[in-house]
Amino acid sequence: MHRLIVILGDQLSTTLSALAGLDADRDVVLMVEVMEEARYVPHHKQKIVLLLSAMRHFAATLQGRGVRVDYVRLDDPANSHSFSGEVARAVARHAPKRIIVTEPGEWRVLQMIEGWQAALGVPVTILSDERFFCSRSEFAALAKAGKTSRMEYFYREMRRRTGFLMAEGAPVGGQWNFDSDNRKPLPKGTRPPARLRFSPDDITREVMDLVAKRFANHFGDLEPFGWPVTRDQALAALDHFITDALPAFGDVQDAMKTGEDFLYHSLLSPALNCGLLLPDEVCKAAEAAYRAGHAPLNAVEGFIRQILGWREYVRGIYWLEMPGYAATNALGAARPLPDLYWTGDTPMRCMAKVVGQTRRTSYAHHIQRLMVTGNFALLAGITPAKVEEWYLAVYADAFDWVELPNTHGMVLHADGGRLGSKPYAASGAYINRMSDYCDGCAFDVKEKLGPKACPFNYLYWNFIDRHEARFAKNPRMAMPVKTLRAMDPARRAVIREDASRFLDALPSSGPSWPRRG
Ligand code: FAD
Ligand code: DLZ
Ligand code: SF4
Repeated sequence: MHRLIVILGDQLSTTLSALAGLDADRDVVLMVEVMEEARYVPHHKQKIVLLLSAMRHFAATLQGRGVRVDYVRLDDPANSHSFSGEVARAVARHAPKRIIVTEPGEWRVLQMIEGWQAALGVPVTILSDERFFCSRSEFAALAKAGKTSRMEYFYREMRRRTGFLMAEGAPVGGQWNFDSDNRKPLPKGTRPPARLRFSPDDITREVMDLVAKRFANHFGDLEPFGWPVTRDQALAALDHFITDALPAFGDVQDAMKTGEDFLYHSLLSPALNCGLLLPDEVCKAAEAAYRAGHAPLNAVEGFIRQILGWREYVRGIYWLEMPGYAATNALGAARPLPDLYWTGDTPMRCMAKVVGQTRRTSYAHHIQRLMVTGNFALLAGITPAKVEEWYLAVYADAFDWVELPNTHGMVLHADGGRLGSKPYAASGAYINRMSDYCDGCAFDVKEKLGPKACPFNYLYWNFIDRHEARFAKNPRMAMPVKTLRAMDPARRAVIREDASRFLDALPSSGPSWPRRG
């Protein structure tokens, strides 16, 4: 046999660099379902179903094209349940001259792969992942040239390089960013469109049975499962989004509403991150909708910025800064993760709603992740590794390269400001403005102190108070620091007392899960 081509669960693209030049007569593709990947954090049941079902469908697609696929299933009695163990077994079965793999999406896995050559005595070629607009080496070069200190500079550079929404070297519409148009609450009475979900076929049903048996103790509801698991379904999901939701995506991008899990968001991140969709085709479809007059510029620019800007930027930062990045804890946060993140059992209606939705769907949109569960973790000072473990586990789209910078950097400011110049800290007023969560909450968003007050209010000032010295040096935090310093010292003392009373009473039995290494 010629080459063993290893394809990981988030590399389900027929255009993957590892598959280029595949010799169907002599090469073997290896795909493995292993407990190590399913259990290094307690992934949501729907996430495991998504990955395993999409892997099985992808293997069938390759086989349909005449490719020899060696597919190891989770219930294979000989399964060693680790990537390295399964590659070793496959080497013994096939005696390849070379192992080919596209670079993984996680530092932990890259470390493993880098050990294969020495351990197995077979040369290993690790290829660049060309499914991104900006390769790791291009990002490193941009960083050297000082173009990655903020996402916005990087994004403009990527617009110039790719030509998305550009006309004669200038941004279409005369400005790069239309974000200021995209912060409206959902108008009363507006009903977002029903979203395309996919009924499980026989392959997905079989995986669901397996997950019900083997991962019963994992977070999240198994049913209803509606994520796309094939390329055709992912393309249908893209088409549906462009037609029905993209036109209104921009205006209410930051809004949150009880009972509306998806609003006008694309829901494409699970398919994008496991490779069923490519970012280039997604951005092209959005731009075509703008050029055809189907969707306005603020929606299309906002959407393309998320993918061409944020998605590429966080990946670049991840690979540039790892492994040191994950170990930073600039704000010294050390509180255990409260149980409410797993149970949703809390009188804080916003937290209960977002955790409940996450449990039902394995999805929450960006502002729910950033300004509700994220904001709470930031203000409460929860240990970064524990918060990261939670985000990595609960969302169907969560992979280390994208989850870690968003959580560690954008939400928790644990990187000291590498990713964002200021923490996205907010009091209850922000949540009240952007959602209907406060209606019917046990707490009063207008109350600042005392047992009835919205906890976000005193936690916000307690957070500024705890980090006063640090934030005083950050011009973007000057306003809250000034307000805090003008406060009556007695009021500051009550803020501290209220924050301690509330936080210390939160049950946090601690998950029985091993920390990720
Ligand atoms: P849309 O709102 O429709 O956006 C379109 C696309 O843009 C998304 O599909 C996604 O590919 C991309 N995108 C948008 N925002 C970001 C961002 N900040 N970083 C990277 N890509 C972005 N996204 C993930 O894909 N995986 C994660 O593990 C993940 N973890 C997150 C953790 C936290 C704490 C926060 C605040 C954000 C996280 N995000 C993550 C970013 C964002 O929340 C999701 O990409 C988005 O909610 C996915 O839903 P959607 O496809 O409907 O997105
Ligand atoms: C997330 C995941 C899960 C749950 N299971 C598997 C698996 O059994 N086999 C596999 O190849 N990949 C799986 N994955 C995705 C991997 O964790 C992911 O490919 C690596 O973390 C690299 O990004
Ligand atoms: Fe959340 Fe506070 Fe509003 Fe309750 S009052 S929903 S805790 S922001």
